[in-house]
Amino acid sequence: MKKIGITCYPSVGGSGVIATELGMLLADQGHEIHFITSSVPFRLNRIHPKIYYHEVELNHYPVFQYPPYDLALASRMAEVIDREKLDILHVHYAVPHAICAILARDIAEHDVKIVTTLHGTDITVLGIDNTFKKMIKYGIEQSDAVTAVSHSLIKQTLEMLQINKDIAVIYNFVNEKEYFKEELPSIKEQYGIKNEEKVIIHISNFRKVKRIQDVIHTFHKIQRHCKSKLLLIGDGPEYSAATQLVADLNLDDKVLFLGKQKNISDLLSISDLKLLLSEKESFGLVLLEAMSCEVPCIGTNVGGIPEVIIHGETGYLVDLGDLDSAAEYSIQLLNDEQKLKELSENAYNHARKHFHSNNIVNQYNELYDKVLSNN
Ligand code: GMT
Repeated sequence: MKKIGITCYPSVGGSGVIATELGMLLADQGHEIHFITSSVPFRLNRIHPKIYYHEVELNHYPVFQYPPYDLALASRMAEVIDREKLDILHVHYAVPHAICAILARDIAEHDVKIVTTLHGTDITVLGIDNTFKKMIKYGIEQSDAVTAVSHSLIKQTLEMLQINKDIAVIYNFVNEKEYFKEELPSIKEQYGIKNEEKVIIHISNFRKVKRIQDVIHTFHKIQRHCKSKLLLIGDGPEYSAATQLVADLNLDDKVLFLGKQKNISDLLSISDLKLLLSEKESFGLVLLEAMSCEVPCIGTNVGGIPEVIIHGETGYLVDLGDLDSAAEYSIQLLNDEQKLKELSENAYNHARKHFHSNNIVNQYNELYDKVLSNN
């Protein structure tokens, strides 16, 4: 059994979810897991004798204009590596987490291997910024092993950073014990959704890249041909613009803004279709969550989305900004019960077959073994 440190951004977000779920599943297998994060990861919702949490404390010294998160993290990592004799430090995000891990490895006396997982935002947002390019490249090249959540992200990383490093794809996964469909007609009723109305759902952090306006415009077209409601789950910078657009399009009684929600699988259980029309998406974990709850998805043909949705089988792919096609596919599907059932089943089967947590956790385990045997 191994001793594994895990660092991620603990707040809401796909990378934090994956890091935490991975830690919990590894702990179930008997590994000792040490989360080194700035607060308790939001998904870490149960106690476990094999899980430890080491908080990165941010002190506000008057001499610093900003509290130095990166240095505080590196120093905490080094302390935990030595005290707990970690075998592996698995960090999510090249910048800043891989950089902090490399610094911690240099400071610590105990030998530790660094595994870095790229989730996208570090590459597609920070990678564009020349200030960070060399830093990201360094973080990746100095890691003992690097994974990315899709082939598309690897391609992008290699192209952007001219990197000399093997990067392995390890896809994302969901916790199947949490993400499954339940019959919950009362929830539909509680939200004032009629039985015959179809439910379309979108879940995101409302960042610009998620193109919430495209989702709303698409729904505007759909609801003219299909009795339906749109559930918008999440919060973020585009929230106000989204509420304004809904009002402008007179959709107030058909669009429900539910904000941040915890029991996503309950909301997916009452949903018929998921829309994710982002302009950047390295994987789209929310798609997998939906598919696991038997919800087919319509997504843009960008980033890693085509590695998750099989066009015509588990949902549909449309070009970025092609809202007519997104609406047309939605209307056809929602008005054809047989097709909807077929795609829902396919989506579920695809999620279970290609992204099952057992399979993905094994891939991480094999990678850890490989890295440790390269001594
Ligand atoms: O999508 C976001 O804005 C959050 C971001 C994150 O860091 O959690 O998500 C990224 O990682 C997820 C988990 O691997 C992926 O499913 C998302 O596609 C990816 N987001 C982007 O690439 C924009």
